Order: sequence, then structure tokens, then C-alpha cells
Amino acid sequence: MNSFQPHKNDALIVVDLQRDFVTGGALAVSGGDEIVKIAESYIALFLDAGCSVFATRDWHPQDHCSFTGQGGPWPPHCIAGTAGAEFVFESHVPGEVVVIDAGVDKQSEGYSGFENTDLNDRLRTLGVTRLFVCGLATDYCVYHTVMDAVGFGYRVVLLQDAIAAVDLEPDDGQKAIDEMKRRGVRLMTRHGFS
Ligand code: VGL
Ligand code: ZN
Repeated sequence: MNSFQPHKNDALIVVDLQRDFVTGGALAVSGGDEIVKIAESYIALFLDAGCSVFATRDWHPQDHCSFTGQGGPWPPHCIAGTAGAEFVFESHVPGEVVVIDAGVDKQSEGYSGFENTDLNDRLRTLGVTRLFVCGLATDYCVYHTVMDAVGFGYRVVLLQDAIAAVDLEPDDGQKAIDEMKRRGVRLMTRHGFS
């Protein structure tokens, strides 16, 4: 890890690092496995600095609108309480990490960790002004979470070495990154800001 040190008004959001999004899962994201260890090192970095860490999880009802059976684009995945919805963290999720359930409403895609959750209230209460975001997937839940964060007025840093894209179309992940950059999002890796 680099010499970057989180400050007191920073928080980390780890998006949907769940079994269904890695190898063997219902909606495996290519490159998903490789980012787990890096995300874990970011979690340790932020917790060690005394900063808040949030882990969102896709937490769908069985008949969620995004599933093919309901006319949606995805195979059933991350059904609340099932093995596929579990976090992948090798070291179990540290107790200090706050878990945010998203995609719970069956009528709504719920890609953003801010949609129908108390994430924004919690961040405001903590005095957080800058958010660091990593996880899965770049072109869906990471993208929507980041765009909502920008809309709520947070400064946002995308942790580029700890994200991976679904890439239904080959460029989707890159397009999402470009769009986030256009909205003022900065990019960082464990080697520093780029
Ligand atoms: C996601 C597709 C469907 C994600 C969630 O976490 O990016 N993608 N549900
Ligand atoms: Zn989902």
C-alpha cells in the first residue's frame, strides 16, 4: 500500500464484493477475484486511520425485477440470505464495517448503494465529505453509487485497481470510468493518485 493516508472526513465504500459476482457465482464478473485482496487492504488502511468503512451488498428478493424470470437482464443472483449473497472477504468482514443492503425493493434495479438506504444520512452524521469507492461492478453498482455520491455533493475518488466491470459490451467499464471522470471523480490506485 502507498503512502496515501485517509483523513478524518474520508470514508470507504466497498461495493458488492459478494460470492455471486466472483468465480463460480451466478453473475461472475471477470477480474472480480483479483480485486478482493486489494479491496481488503483498502479496508485495513481506512480502519487503521480511524475512518468509516461501508460495505454495500446486493440483497434481492427471489422475484426481483432485474432477474430474467421477471423480464430483467440478469440471472437470479444475490438473493437475500443465500450463499451467493455472502461477502467474499477472506478475512471475515471486520466488525467495524457497516453493511448496507441495496436492491431490496423488488420493483427497482437498486444499483446504487444510496437508493432506499440510509447511507447518505449515516455519512452526513459522521461528517464525511470525501468518499473512496471500490468493488463490483464498475459499470453497474459502482457507477450508480458513485454518480449518486457526486449528486449528493461528496468528493469522490474511484479506486481503480479494486474495481472490475461486467462489460456486456466490451467498453462498458471504460465508458463508465470516463463518465465518472467527466463528473469530477478522481482516480487513485494503491500507488497513489493518477
Ligand atoms: C450488479 C448487476 C446486477 C452490481 C448488481 O453489483 O454491479 N450488477 N446486480
Ligand atoms: Zn443485482
